[in-house]
Amino acid sequence: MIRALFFIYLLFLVPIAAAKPNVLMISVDDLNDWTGFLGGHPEAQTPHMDALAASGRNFANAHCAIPVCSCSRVSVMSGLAATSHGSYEIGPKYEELPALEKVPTIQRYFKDHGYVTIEGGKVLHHGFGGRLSGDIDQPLGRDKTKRPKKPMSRPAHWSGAWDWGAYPESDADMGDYRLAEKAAAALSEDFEQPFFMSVGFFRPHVPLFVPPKWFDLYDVDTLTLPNNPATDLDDLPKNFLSINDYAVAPTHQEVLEGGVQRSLTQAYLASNSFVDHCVGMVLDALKASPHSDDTYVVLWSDHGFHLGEKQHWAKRTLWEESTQVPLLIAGPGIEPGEKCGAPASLIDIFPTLVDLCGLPQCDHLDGVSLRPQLDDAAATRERPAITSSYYGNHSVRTRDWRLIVYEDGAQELYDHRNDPDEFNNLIAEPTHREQYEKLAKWLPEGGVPEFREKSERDKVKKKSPIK
Ligand SMILES: [Ca+2]
Ligand SMILES: [Ca+2]
Repeated sequence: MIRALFFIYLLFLVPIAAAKPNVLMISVDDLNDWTGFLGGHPEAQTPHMDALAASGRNFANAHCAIPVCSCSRVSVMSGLAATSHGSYEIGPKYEELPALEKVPTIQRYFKDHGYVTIEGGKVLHHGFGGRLSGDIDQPLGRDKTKRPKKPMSRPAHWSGAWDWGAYPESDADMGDYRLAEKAAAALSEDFEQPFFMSVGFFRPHVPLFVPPKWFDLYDVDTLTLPNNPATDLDDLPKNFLSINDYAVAPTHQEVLEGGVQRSLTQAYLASNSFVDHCVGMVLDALKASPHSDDTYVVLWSDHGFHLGEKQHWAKRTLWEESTQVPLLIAGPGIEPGEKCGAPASLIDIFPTLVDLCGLPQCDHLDGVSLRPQLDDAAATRERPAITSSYYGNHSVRTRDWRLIVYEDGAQELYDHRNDPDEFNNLIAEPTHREQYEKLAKWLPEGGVPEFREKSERDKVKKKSPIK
């Protein structure tokens, strides 16, 4: 009798195990809301990502955990907040962080539960090395992009990373394009196990070199520039002003003096359209593959990007341009819906995929499953999205509000219902005291100490530039 019951149990178990859905995770480096589906720039052309957004859920209020490449990606792959892993700047690798010694990457977690893992391009900033090298079964590699031999557009004293222009001539000379081809080829294969494929595109990260046809989509002389009132910074605490001391990005003053704001803006938009084309290649391959009906697609960027807003360029701030990211989830059972306005964090990707794929719940994760918002785009959520930049500085973003509290106690408060550009810092207004209290209760306390790799610690003994 017991044996008979056991076989009946197996009969049920086998089809369930075989029915596990696949995962295609696509990341795009430094992509802000200048896409069609988020509407952050009126002329942005991203038809393939727009189609993905329309086919599933568009989390239009999603935010990174830390607005810097490597740390944000460590958060996505570990499912942990900055205050849990202790990485706040480019430097330490995932496998070097003491707090992550026993924390599996999402790829490892899926692999340990029967998935074959495929990975290519920039997924973890430093790749899957050391003890993580076994996390990936089938590496697709990181293809190089052809670079011009001499600087093209940048003023001579700027960092070499900050260059841009219509180059190379052909998409095939772009690493992202060749990665898309490899991912497309891999998707056409049959797999005995379900797969977890991670594809990480480099554009629109600087240098902003993409072929001429992508530049041709945008008229440099007439394209829209961000609304950037000269008085915007007057109501801010003074501590943020040195934020550029750390980064290699130019200051807004340098961009204006160089006369390059328009051409840089064109190059960023061109890069978005190019990378959208690469995303489209992968999505088209998925549609044509045997896996089209049983694969969840998750598309995200590691953080946003300023192009002059608040007189800032690049990332690392706790404002909307820096923290907001595209986050799209589509796949079996997810009905198309309106933009989702509930806050979401990139640390929610791990628990969401575990939930969607029916894997055992993972108790150490800091995020929560987005299943309620996948079931219903209007579903509410009390928990805000927390972003941290450098140790001790945090932003709390709800559906309608943002609170920023810096390590030195300085604060900013914005009402997104009527101020989506965060022009008006309301922190000094007594009428918003109650709102402030509601938001402040979510601020993280302490956390693990910041970890820096030795070479970084030895450099300049850099301090938090926001102090
Ligand atoms: Ca990045
Ligand atoms: Ca202001």
